[in-house]
Amino acid sequence: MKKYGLSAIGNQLKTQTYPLWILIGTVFFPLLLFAQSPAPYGALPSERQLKWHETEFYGLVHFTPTTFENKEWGYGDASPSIFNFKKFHAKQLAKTAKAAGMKALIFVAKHHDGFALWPTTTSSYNIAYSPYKKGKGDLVKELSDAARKQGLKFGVYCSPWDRHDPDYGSPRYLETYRKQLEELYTHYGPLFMSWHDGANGGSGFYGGARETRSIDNTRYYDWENTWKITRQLQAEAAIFSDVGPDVRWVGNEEGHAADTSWATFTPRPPKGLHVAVPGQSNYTESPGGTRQGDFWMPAECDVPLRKGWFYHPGEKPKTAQELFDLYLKSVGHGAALDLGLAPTTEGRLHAEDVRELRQLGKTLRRVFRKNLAQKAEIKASNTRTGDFSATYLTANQPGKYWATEDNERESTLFISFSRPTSFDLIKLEEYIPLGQRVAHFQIEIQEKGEWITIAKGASIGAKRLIKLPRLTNTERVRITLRAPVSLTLQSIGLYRS
Ligand code: FUL
Repeated sequence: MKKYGLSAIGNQLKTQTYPLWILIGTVFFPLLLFAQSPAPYGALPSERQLKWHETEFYGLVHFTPTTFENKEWGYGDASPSIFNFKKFHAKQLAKTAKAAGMKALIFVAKHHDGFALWPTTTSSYNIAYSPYKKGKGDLVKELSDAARKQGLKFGVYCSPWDRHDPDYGSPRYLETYRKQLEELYTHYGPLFMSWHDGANGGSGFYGGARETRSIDNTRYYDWENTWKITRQLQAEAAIFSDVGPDVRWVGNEEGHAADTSWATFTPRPPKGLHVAVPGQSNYTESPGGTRQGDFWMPAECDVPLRKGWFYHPGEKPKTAQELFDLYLKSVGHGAALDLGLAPTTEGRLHAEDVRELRQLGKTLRRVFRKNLAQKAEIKASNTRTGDFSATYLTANQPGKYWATEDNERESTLFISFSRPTSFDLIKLEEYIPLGQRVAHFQIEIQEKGEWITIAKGASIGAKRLIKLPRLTNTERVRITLRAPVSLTLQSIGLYRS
C-alpha cells in the first residue's frame, strides 16, 4: 500500500471519457482538495524516493571467494575453485530477513575482489568457473528469486573497484563496469536500489600485475553518465552513494544517523576538488544532513550484523536488543537501516545470526502492534480548512494528513485518554511529499495538573522514534511543533516497548 498516496491523485487525473458528474467528482473535487493543500517547502522527494522511504529496513548480503579465505577484502587473486557452497540456502536467508522485519535485500553481486556471482559475459572471473553447481550456478538469480518469493524487494551492489580486472585504471575497465551494471539491471529487475560504495583504487591482483593502482575518482567512473544507465534500465531503483543522488551514505558504518538528521543534503567536494563524488565529499556532515539542503537525499545507515561484512567464524552477531537500538537510531531518525548479512562457507546464515534476527523481528512486531494513541482523542490548536483533520494522525490512511493554515507556524496537538495510559516510545511522521517542514518539536505530559517536558528535538521527516528513559503514565499528552511554514503531520504513535 502506498503510504503517501500521491500517485493515486495522478491516476485519477488520467481520465478518459466519463459522464460529466463523474468527471466533476473524480477530477475536480480531488483537484480542489489538492489545491488547498499547503505549498511544498524546500527540496522534495521523488516518487522513487518515497517508495524507498517506505522500505525502511533491509539487508546487505556479502559473500564471495573472500568468505572462504576468511578475509574482509579479497585481493582479487583467489582461485574460483575455492568458491564451493555445497548448497546455497537462499530461502533460509530470505525467510530470516523477512522474519527480522526487513522489507528488501541488496546483494553484493561483485565485491572489490572482482568475482562476479552471476555468469557475466564481461570476465571469466565469475561463478561459472567455480565448482558451484558444476559451473551452472547463478547466485544473483537464486537470491533475487528467493527474496521475491518472500515478498521482499531486491537490489544490487556492484563494486566499482575491481582488484582482479587487468584493465582496472584504464578506460576499458569503465566499459566493463558499465556492461556489468547493464547485465544486472537487465536480468534481475525490478530493482529497488543500486548501491555504489566509495572504496576506490589501491593494491590488487589486476590480472597478475600485483601492484597499486590509483585512479582519480572525481573523473574515472564518470558517474553522471554511468548513472544514466541506471535511470534508463531501472528507473525505480534508488541510487545510493556518499553523495546520493537518491540516498546518501550516513557517514559511518555503525548503523546510526545523528539525533537531528535532515532528509535534505548539499554534497560538497572537499577543499581543492571540483566535484563531490563517492569517497570524496563532505560526508562528515552526512549523519545530520543539511537543513534546507539543495536536494532531498535521506540517509542510509549501513552496519554489519557481525563485526565484518563477510563471515568470520570468530565473530558474534549483535544481539536483538542492540539491533533494536540501532533501528531506533536509523529508521527512527528518518533514515533507513541496511544490515549486513553474511552466510557461512556452508551457504547459510549461522544459527546465532538467525536467532538474533528472528528475535529482532518479534520485538518490532510486538512493540509496534498496538498504537495506544488510537484510543485517544486528538485535537489541534489549528487545523487547515479542507480535508486535514487531526483524526488522520492515527487513521493510517494513505495520502491523508493533518495540516495547519498557512500562517500557523507553531501549533499544538492535544492527546487525551479516558484513563491513565503508559507508554515509553513515541512515533512522529511528517507528510514528506510536501517537504521536511518541522524544525522543532516538544512533547509534554500532564502529571498532577503540571505539564512536564518529556522530549524535545528538531528533525522529524519520514519518521522520528523517541524512546523515553521510563514508562510514563498519563491521561494528557501535548505535542508542540514549529516550522518556518505551515505544519503537516501524517501520524502519531504511542507504544510500550
Ligand atoms: C564498503 C566496502 O569497502 C565494504 O567491504 C562493504 O562492502 C561495505 C558495505 O561498503 O564500502
